Amino acid sequence: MSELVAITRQVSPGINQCELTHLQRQPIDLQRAQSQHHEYEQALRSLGVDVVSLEAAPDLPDSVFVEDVAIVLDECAIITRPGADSRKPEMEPIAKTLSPFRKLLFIQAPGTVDGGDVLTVGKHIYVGLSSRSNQSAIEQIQSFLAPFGYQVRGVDVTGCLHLKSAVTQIGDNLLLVNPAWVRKDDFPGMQFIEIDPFEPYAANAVLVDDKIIYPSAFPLTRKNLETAGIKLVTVDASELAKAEGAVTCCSLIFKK
Ligand code: CIR
Repeated sequence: MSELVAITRQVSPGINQCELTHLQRQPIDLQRAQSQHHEYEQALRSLGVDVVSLEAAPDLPDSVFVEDVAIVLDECAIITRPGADSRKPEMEPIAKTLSPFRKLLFIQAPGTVDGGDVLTVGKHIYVGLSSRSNQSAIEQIQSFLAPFGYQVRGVDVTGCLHLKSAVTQIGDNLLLVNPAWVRKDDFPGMQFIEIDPFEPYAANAVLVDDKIIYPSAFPLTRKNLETAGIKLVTVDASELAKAEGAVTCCSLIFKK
């Protein structure tokens, strides 16, 4: 039996009404998005993860991006209160799905935070101060997690939607980073691989054990990763990228 579970949610038929912040709207081919999402779920399964795939929600355009709605740790899960009002109704079904697995804690107004802004590396939690995530939420996360020994800090992020558009974990002490969008100094003690500057969106990867799920759209950065000995499973995530989503956004992965 696998140690890891991933919660995913099928692509909403309303995906073309998604929120957009830094991208121009382009038509999203629903069928193509669905088949790429299926490929993504298969990639998770190929890495030994049990996938709990929730039904699509036609009236919640961004609900495929389950990562934004919760922060799941070994000790508890925090339901986030996402920054965009259209996304707040996504909270209830994710809370219901997580409740058998973890004790739940809830961010209260005026706090807002998107899970895409939350990078957890061991007991360090970095929260991007983006248009979606604020200081009140950071303070609430700090007080929820202090008893478990986590250190939580806000990090400036510019030019992209979320912190994890700019930096993700790809190894024990190793981050994949776009230094144009975050400062490496904000992550003391970490090592870095930089994205290729021709691929600004290339810093988002899903780490599962010692491998990453990585978009096929970034061959230059992929080469750097392979040269560094990182093992990858590539997926085509190009349709959901038009909704400003990347690979981490589409799952909540945690230990059973
Ligand atoms: C949004 O703007 O909320 C969605 N269109 C995209 C969310 C992507 N989520 C993520 O990066 N964690």
